[in-house]
Parts: sequence; structure tokens; C-alpha cells
Amino acid sequence: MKAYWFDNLPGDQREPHDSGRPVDPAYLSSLGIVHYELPDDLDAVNKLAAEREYKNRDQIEISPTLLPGYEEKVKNFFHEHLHEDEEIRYILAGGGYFDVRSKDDDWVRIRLEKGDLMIMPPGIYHRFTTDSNNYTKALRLFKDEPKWTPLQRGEETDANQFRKAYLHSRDG
Ligand code: KMT
Ligand code: NI
Repeated sequence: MKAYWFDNLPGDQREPHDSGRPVDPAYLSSLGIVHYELPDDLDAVNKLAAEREYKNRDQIEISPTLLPGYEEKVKNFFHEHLHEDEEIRYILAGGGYFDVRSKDDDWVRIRLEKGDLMIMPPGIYHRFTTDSNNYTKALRLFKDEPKWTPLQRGEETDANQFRKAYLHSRDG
């Protein structure tokens, strides 16, 4: 895992867009982001899932050949949104980028690779993209039913109770 400020320059979303300014782990945790580097076998993942009561999971393989409608889906993953649940992702192979909004509403880019497990809190604005290798294999974990309805950012999500609760816990 590596986190840095997104450069906001034009160009393909799958390029690194690294401004050269790192973001430290303490700042990520102040945004409510939890990250673990877990070994190759799934034992550690299963243990964490049991502790945090993630009862369901599925696996997604994102690549031009394996995911029908790849280009369109990758564009959709990159639309800024929030969820009313945690978003929990464990990277099994390949890599990708999650961008999350900072306290000042800038983008922090988080590069994830094999073995990275990241938990984003409900209500955080974020987006995802594959990298220029166009390959991400990930485990998606869920507390209950697989439910990952993205709510696109707008006036309605700004007023969403999960958004408000998130800001309250982030900013006190
Ligand atoms: C999301 O919510 O954008 C995704 O689940 C992307 C695929 S998981 C690496
Ligand atoms: Ni999401």
C-alpha cells in the first residue's frame, strides 16, 4: 500500500497520478480508513472476517477479457460515490487505486496490491480504478447481504444520515 495526494492532472485515470507528496498512515486512519497487509493464505482474512462479522463475500476479477463491459465498468467505478456500509476489499492479485476524499475535499490516492486489505467507513466519498495493467482480482467482504449500491455524490448524499455520521466521527 502506498498513499499520496492525487495530482489532479488530465490523463487516463489508470495512470498513477502521483503528485510526489505522500500521505502518511496516521492521516488515513484519521479519515477512518483501516488497512492491513495480510499474508498470501486466507487464514488471516478469515480471522478478521470472523472478528468483524463479515458474513458474506464474493470475488471479482476485473480485466478486459474476464469482465464483460470492462471499459464502461471501470468508468463507473471511478464515479465518486459513497455506501451506507463499510467497503472491504482484499486484493488477491494485480493492483488498483482507491481515491478517497480528504478533510479538505482533495483526493488521496491509495495504491493497493496483492495482500492489501482495506476497509473504508460508511459515508466516505471515494472511487476506484484499475491501473495501467488492467487487472485486479479482489475479495469483497460484506457484513450482511452483498450490498454495494453506490450512491453518486450530490445534494442527496450530502444529506445522507451515513454521510453525516461519518463527518461527525471524522471531525468530532
Ligand atoms: C467499488 O466499489 O468501486 C469496487 O468494488 C471496485 C472493485 S473492487 C477492487
Ligand atoms: Ni465503493
